[in-house]
Amino acid sequence: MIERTFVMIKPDGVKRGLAGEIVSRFESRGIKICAMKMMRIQKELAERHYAEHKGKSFFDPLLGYITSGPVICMVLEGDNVISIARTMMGRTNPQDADPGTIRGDLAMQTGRNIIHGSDSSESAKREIELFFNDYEILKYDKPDEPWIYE
Ligand code: DAT
Ligand code: MG
Repeated sequence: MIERTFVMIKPDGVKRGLAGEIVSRFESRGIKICAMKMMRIQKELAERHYAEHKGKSFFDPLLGYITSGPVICMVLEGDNVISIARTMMGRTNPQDADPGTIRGDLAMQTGRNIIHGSDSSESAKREIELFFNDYEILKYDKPDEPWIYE
């Protein structure tokens, strides 16, 4: 089923110059980029985005980390893309993430795990609406689609 997910390159990914590498992995896989923007997340938005983690010991450091510099937010579209993007990202703790995954290849610690991706269709819908207006999400045809989907 064609679906959409929300992916964000976190401030460490941007500052380490890994944005191109990360975007390239999704593009090469055949996933469509429907929206992309660079922004600095304000504390209020960070709190709403990570509301499920409020009260946990790592919540405050997490907010500090995610608001510490520019992030790159994306809406990605493709067949089963919510699950596929999570698999491509690897486990939350990069030390448990398989080689070949973004975190497994490019990161060392949970608090510097360089990328976020929605974990379910409910999260994807909520997070896309939190970060993007409808008019920022573009519809267009990719001419390689018949060679990605049969
Ligand atoms: P994910 O980003 O893989 O969806 P999550 O939603 O459980 O993971 O947590 C959100 C972020 O919070 C995660 O990317 C890094 C941070 N985090 C999670 N668990 C943590 C922990 N035990 N210690 C420190 N930071 C943690
Ligand atoms: Mg999560």
